[in-house]
Formats: sequence, C-alpha cells, structure tokens
Amino acid sequence: MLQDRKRSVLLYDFEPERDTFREEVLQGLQDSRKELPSKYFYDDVGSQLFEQICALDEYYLTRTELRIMQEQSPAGYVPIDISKEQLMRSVTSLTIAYPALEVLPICADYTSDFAIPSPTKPVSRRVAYFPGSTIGNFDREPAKRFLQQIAKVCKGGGLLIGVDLKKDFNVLHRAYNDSQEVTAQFNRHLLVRINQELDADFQLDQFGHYAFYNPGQSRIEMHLVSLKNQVVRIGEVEISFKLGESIWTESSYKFTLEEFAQLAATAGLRVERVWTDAQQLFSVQYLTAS
Ligand code: AVI
Repeated sequence: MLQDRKRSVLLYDFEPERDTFREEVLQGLQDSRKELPSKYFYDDVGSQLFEQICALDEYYLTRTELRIMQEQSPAGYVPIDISKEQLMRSVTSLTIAYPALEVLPICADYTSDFAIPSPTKPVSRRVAYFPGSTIGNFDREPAKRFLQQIAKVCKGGGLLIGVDLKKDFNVLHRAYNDSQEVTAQFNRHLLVRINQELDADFQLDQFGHYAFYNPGQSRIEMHLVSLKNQVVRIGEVEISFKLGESIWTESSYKFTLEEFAQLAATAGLRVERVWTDAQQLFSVQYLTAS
C-alpha cells in the first residue's frame, strides 16, 4: 500500500504484473484473429494520451458527460484505475477540489476480483461511479459479468454510469479519427509499450491506425493494420503479419437507451434515472440492483 504525501490517502494496489501482460499479448497475437486487450493502453503515457483525447473537439464524450454531471451535481466518486500514476494524479486534484471527500483509490484491472475497502465514516449506501462509457469497451458477455459484479458490490446502493449513445456515424467516425491524430498515437502506444516492456521490435510506422463504426455490431472498432508483410519479434517469439492484416485493439459499443436498459437487466440492474444532453449524444444513468 502506498501513501500519498500531500494528504493521507491509501492506495490499494492490485496493478497487473508484467508476466500477465506478456502472456496476454502473446496469446492475443498468436490467435488467428490478432487482438490485444484495450486495457493495456493505459500506462502512464497512454493515460495522458487518453486525457488529450478527452480534450479534443471531435471527442464529444467527456465534455458532454461532465456537463451532464455538473448540471446534476453528484455526491461522490470512487476512483479505480489500472494506471497508478493517473490514479494518484486524479486523487491529488480530487482531494484539493473536495477536501471533505474521503477518497479510496484502488489500482486494479477493474474486471479482476478485488476487495473494495470501507470508508471510515459509516455509509448508508454504496454508490459506484463508472464514467466515460468505458462499459462500451466490453463485449456483451464481459459487460454483463462486470455489471453483475457491480450489482453485488452495490446492493442496497447503486451504480452511476456514463453510457455513450448511438448517433450520426460521421460524428462517431470523427471522434475516433481526430484531425490531430492523437487517437492514432494512442492506438500505436500499445505497440510502444510492448516494445519497451516486452523487448519487442514493432516498427510503429508500419502499422496504420484504422477506426470505423460497424453499424451491424453497434460499435467502433479500432485496429492497427500491418502496412506490409513483416515479422515482429517479441522477446524470443516471432509473429508474422501479412500486408493488411490487423490487430484489433479496441471495441467501443454505442447504445440506445433501450438497449442499455436490456443489458443492465441481464445483470440484475434496473435503470432508475437517465440524464442526457440536449442533443442526446451521451447519457449518465443511475442503476440499482433489482
Ligand atoms: C475509455 N474509453 C471509453 C474510450 C472510448 O471512447 O472507447 C477509449 C478511446 N479509444 C479511442 N478513443 C478513446
């Protein structure tokens, strides 16, 4: 457990090990459909790139969610993040902005099993906040399992969750293909990380950022496409790529309000309230365990 010097905040540290990273990367790249888990975008640099994405004009999600939240002024926030540096940065600004708020940061892959610490003050209800439409980064079954896990943790309380909505395909396309190419840099950062941490030799300029909306599956798919026939070494392992072969790096599902209510119901959660912006780009929803 680490102690933040500015204020006594305890960090509950369940950060994934490097061996797990290597195993998941090799497994993903040796599959017939190459894929990498999107959670590995978020080391320190990746999290900062994501922060830059959040500030982009084209990436409407973050500012729309914040506007909805400011209008509705929520009571609290539970920070759980896979990037320790990012987590501690946000804890520092949170404790400055809300000195009376008790902050219990947990560094973990939020899909893994970890214990939620109890605050010192007695609580009548436990409310988790899962912002940013990160639920959209899960396929349907893992999304259901994750929501079931939250339903257990928040029994008697609830879940406040940001959910991105279906909209004009062009708006979606721009949000994941920004003109400054920050998203492309974020996507390639996965390869930078593998190079640095797993002794690999990916040539970054030989993989193209490719993100598009797949309406049949209601999701943005983000890929890194090999720009030539090539062999990449990861430690002792060689992985071949054909020209045009892709590594699927992320899915970002978009929902109608009805579709999300149905998904929540499969996890035993009922949507109690929904707040959206005037253009219905994004929603913040309050769910309780039914
Ligand atoms: C974190 N997550 C909700 C973002 C999204 O929109 O799916 C990650 C992201 N990928 C590309 N841009 C942002």
